[in-house]
Amino acid sequence: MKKIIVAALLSVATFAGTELSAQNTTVILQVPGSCEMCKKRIETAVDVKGVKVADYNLEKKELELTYNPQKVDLAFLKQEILNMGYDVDSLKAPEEAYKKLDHCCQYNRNHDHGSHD
Ligand SMILES: [Cu+2]
Repeated sequence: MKKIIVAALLSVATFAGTELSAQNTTVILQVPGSCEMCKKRIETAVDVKGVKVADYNLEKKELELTYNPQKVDLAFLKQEILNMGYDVDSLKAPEEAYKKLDHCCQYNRNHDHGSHD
């Protein structure tokens, strides 16, 4: 009797596993965080329905995202990060959101140079 239950559980797990890999997409996004707080903020920003894994690598400044494209749109996820004040790939976060970041988290922005006497 026990064996049958184990076999049944195993087949369910296998089925769920294949279903997961068939539906999910993994992308790497460039996000300029500077500390543990940034990491937490960035990961929290994309902690929404349809996202399976959000892992920010502080050294590489990369966010690894595994999500289900049928449940959530990548453009939406990028927007969530932008709203938090962080640039994503070549997209720039709104100035207002950026300014709300803690001072230590205000990473250097590329378009900030110039007009300094
Ligand atoms: Cu920070």
